[in-house]
Amino acid sequence: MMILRTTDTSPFGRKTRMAALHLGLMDRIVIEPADALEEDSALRRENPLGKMPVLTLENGQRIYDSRVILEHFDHLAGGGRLIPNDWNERLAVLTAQALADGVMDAAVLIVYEARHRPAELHHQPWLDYQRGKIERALAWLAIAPPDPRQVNVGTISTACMLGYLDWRKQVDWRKTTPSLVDWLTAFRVAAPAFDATKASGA
Ligand SMILES: N[C@@H](CCC(=O)N[C@@H](CS)C(=O)NCC(=O)O)C(=O)O
Repeated sequence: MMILRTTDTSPFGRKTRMAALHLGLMDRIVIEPADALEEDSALRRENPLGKMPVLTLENGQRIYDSRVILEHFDHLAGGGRLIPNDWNERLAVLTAQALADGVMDAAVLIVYEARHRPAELHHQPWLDYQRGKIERALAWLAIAPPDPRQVNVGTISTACMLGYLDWRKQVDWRKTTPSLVDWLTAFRVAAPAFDATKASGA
């Protein structure tokens, strides 16, 4: 069995849980909990960066981050399922993933400002700087969204990103970019694994 270390609420972890479910790999995976704050933790032993998700393969090899894990799942499923073989399509899909991951990085940093720094040290210009990345990316996505009928690393990441913003509310994307609401509705039909991997309470 492979061991996937992540919380249910991590948006990057959700990418991997969703990809595994979509590709029918869940019977080969055990999910184990992760705690980014615990000092002597399995997560830090498995990934010096202390970031989830981490996947331990059957041969003991450890791989991270979510992008590498999705690539491995695609390989296990025969290849070309989540990452297209056609080169230009592949570049577009990987870039869509990079954009969504970048939004999640900025969104996570906004959450960490509140979690890791005392209130008197919160720096609004820095929070606005991160929020700017999110707003520009959403505006871009509203103009040029990936095809929501295709399930690939780009659309999986985009959906997990929107789900994370729904939970943590760094921005009100449903109001500012309503076309992405339709996008997510269409994607949920194409990829039931999205709803199936929603964390309870998130
Ligand atoms: N690029 C990484 C990002 C992973 C990441 O930032 N995970 C967060 C949880 S959502 C984390 O573990 N944060 C702990 C930390 O940054 O110390 C990936 O794609 O897996």
